[in-house]
Amino acid sequence: TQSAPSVTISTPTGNKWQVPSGIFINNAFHASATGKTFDSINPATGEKLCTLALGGSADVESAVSAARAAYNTVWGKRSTPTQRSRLLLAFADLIDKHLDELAELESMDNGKPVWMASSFDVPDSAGCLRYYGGLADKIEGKTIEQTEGEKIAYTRIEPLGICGQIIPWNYPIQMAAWKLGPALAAGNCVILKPAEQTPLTALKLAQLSVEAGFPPGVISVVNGYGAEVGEAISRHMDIQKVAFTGSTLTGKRIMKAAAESNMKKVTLELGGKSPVVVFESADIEQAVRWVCLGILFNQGQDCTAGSRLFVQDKIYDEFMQQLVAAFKAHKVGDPFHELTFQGPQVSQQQRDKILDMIESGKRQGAKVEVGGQAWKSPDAKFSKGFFVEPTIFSGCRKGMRIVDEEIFGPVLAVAKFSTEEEAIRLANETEYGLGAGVFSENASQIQRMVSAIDAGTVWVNNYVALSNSVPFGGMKASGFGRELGVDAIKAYCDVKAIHWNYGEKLD
Ligand code: TXE
Repeated sequence: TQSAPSVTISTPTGNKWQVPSGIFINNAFHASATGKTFDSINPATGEKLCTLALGGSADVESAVSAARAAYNTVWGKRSTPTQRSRLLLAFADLIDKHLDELAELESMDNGKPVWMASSFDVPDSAGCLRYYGGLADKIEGKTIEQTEGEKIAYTRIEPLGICGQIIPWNYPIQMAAWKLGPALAAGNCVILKPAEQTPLTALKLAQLSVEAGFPPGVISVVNGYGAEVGEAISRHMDIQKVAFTGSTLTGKRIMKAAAESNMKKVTLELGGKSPVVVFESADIEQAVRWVCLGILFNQGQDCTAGSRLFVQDKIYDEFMQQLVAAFKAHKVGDPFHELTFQGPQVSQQQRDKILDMIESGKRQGAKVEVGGQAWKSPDAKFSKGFFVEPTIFSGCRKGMRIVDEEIFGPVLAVAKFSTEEEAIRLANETEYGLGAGVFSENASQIQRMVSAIDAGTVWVNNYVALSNSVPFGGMKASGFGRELGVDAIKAYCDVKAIHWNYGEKLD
């Protein structure tokens, strides 16, 4: 990979990082079959960051051939759990070793503050691969006692084969790690398609996977657009599973493509409109902090963003006063400044979508408490960056787009409630079911809420934090299947049942 075509990413800290720019197949970087390229944009400045190879269906075809060869010779059932464990642990160590480089690349490509990428996204990605390295040799089938005949039944847990993984741009390296970890631990070959907005860290990961020792063909990275590379993966007859994180609309397309091709398995982690309910018994100061984190973390580009806030009427005024003050104190700007909490949105398209949603909120009668427009930097360098002011709308109700639709930006829709029953109704009044938050000091009330809310994850007196060992995924239109934890491995395995006769004779 040393002589592979590469791009140089110069960062504000003076570093010049070399990143391979090709399509990664068979442990080498190639030009795409068509020779086409695409540009990645730096969202903080709106300027071109680099030009990379743009994959298409022919590249997916080559990746599948490489994966098939690897699966049948050195990977899949030809590999041992210990070998896979060692490789994943080595991969994780290399990510740690390249922390600064990966964090700076992630920030330049996605816009997130570099300190956040280096204290959260990158180390957590290493942690995720390490977790699955630890799990690789603990995948177990079972024996099932048979009461009739002289026979024994048992199950074998087997890899699926070749898995396509289509990921979004909000947590590029982490989404890659969440997908690669369980798939590789279970013995699958993987074809990863990064989001076209954030292709860089996946290419760097591909390079590190060679150094870690993964055999050629086990991992492929094909950059390109969803309608071409994503579609080719979803429709491929030799790909046994597609794992997807992204919009609900694209999730539906992928399911349809899977159904119309080879009925490949599908897991979908889609959008959300997560409710956060603050009861009068809550520690207000703490709840304000968690609510801010819940909606503003990662520029609000989080599938579990706590975007609908319901505050009990008795504490509403005090809570809102503190919340608005916290939003005003929130630092937006240069992703390479250590005090910045919020960088630019990932793309002009996303920024424009958010501003359009903000305008719809104003038109539909919600009140802007703070923010409500694009954020303008005093520094000319960032004048074309895709920034949005942290925004709070009050007086929100169902029927407003800002309440019903995922905004995926730093925009919070607030409403008041009086009873627990009303809070449950409001919280569940959405097609989505990904995350939810409950703030209360009443243990019985918390238990009732945890049970009543339709969401794959419920945070109690905190918000947003996840753990590699805890399953994560959605209910309702937020998708199905679980990532992280032991559950994710199951989603990359088939169960084979064996009935073994050791004495019964037929007459
Ligand atoms: O998503 P897409 P977009 C939500 C969020 C955001 C909206 C639109 O609300 O504003 O979706 O974002 C690939 N077949 N989320 O348009 O299209 C695409 O190339 C196969 C929530 O960027 O879903 C990229 O790799 N793949 C979300 C990935 O799908 C296709 C994170 C995500 O892009 C495809 C991102 C196709 N036909 C957006 N079309 C979350 N759950 O975290 C596109 N893709």
